[in-house]
Amino acid sequence: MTSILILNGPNLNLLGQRQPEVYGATTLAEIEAMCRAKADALSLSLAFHQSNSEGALVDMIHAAQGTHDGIILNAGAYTHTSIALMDAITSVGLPVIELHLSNVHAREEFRHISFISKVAVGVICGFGPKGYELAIEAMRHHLEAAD
Ligand code: CA2
Repeated sequence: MTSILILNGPNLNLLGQRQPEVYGATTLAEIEAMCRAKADALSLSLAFHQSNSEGALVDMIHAAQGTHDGIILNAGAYTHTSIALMDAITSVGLPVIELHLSNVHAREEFRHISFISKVAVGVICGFGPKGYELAIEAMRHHLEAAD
């Protein structure tokens, strides 16, 4: 069975609890439930994790090799700073879709820079929690096209 890993970066554990005017009222647990329903409907296996630690995210990307077929990554603020995450993605050779809840291009200039985009197969941003479902569909499409 095709297996997808969804990784969430720093502060995304606070979704729905702080700043709902910026990031919405949906919690990360609710997003995970949405993702599990979508994966079930598409007969995909799914792992879903969050970490505030850059090193832990690097470790999870490394561990995905041989376990998962693709990674959906909302790296949070590390998107705009982390060469370590970029190098980890390159080193495992798995397809990665970069994901953001907000439209980072309509926000501050520093959010227009992404080290993840340089090594991702594509980017989804601006659709809130629905973006997670869109990313799962996009990953399935990408993996099927590669077969
Ligand atoms: O839009 C996204 O998904 C982001 O990855 C979210 C990051 C931000 O740094 C990126 O530029 C875009 C921030 C996540 C912070 O999440 C919070 C949730 C609730 C309360 C405070 C922060």
